[in-house]
Amino acid sequence: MFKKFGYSLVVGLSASALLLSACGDVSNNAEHEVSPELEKTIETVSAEEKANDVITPHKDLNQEPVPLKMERDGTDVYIEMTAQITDIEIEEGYEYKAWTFNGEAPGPLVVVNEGDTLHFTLDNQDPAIPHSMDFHAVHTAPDKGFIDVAPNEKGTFSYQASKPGVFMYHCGTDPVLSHIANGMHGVIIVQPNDGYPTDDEVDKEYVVIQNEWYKYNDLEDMTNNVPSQVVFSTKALHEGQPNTNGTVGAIQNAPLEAKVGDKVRIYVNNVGPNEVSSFHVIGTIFDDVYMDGNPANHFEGMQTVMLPASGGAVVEFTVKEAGEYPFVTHQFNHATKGAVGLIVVTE
Ligand SMILES: [Cu+2]
Repeated sequence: MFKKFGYSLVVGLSASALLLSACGDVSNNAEHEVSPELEKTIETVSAEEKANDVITPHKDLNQEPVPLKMERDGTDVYIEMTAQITDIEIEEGYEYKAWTFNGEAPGPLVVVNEGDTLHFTLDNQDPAIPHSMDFHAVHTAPDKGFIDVAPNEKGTFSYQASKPGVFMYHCGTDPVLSHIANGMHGVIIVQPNDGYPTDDEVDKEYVVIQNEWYKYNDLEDMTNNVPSQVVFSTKALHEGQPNTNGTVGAIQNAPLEAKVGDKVRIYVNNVGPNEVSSFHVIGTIFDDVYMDGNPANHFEGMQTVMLPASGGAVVEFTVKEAGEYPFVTHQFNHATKGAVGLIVVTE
């Protein structure tokens, strides 16, 4: 599929790309109350781990993905997610022992309404490392609402989703870069109370997320080097839609679909952690764009939408002819590392 569009893959993973480095320093989480047994585990992890290895408690750990739990009672939404260690095949034959929410990377799509109160529980099933949740969609004091949850414990937090948008969420535990780059990121859509002015025109809508991968758990590589892979994923917004991880070729294997004449809406977010996305659909122009997904930020006639790390948008475009429409980040060094998706348009 890539060759068809002239974007050949150059991501071959050398043995060195698979060399693993030690986990980040978790010692500064010692202030959180943990059982002595747990403390011992954490200390083991933060001790001088040998480089080039999966941290000991994660060895042989591949936790089955746990479905997102979400229940609504009026405007109160009860959400439970897990932090867990799950293998993700980033590209054919290359498994990454990802740090994840619910066994997906990016994590599961969360959709709520403007004004909802979120009662969020993080069930940290990682036996070794604290994790946390930072929703960009809420106002909270981070040292209260986004604090670490110790291994094998649960933490519950409440806050309001008061602004509409296409927001990133991520683990905020130190070192944040390790936690995000190892897979702990995702998207929460806060639907505007009054909708978007173009709601009635839209025929199909999808969610697309861009993220990068680096050498396995290698904070030095994540900090100073270029990504090994840059990828798109899609999350099912409606029943029957594909739901993928951020893997090379994910949206070629499960292309988005539309009919000739459809106006297609994509909720897009670039979760980074480091790179900017220049989101572009080949063969069309965005009729309407709502930057960060807020109806107040309405633009028209854009060719490419720049998404900063964590930035989102709602983009809408019309497909006037049957065919295969690739979408890319127009930073083509990243497109060649995997960031190409596909929309198949039929009569
Ligand atoms: Cu984490």
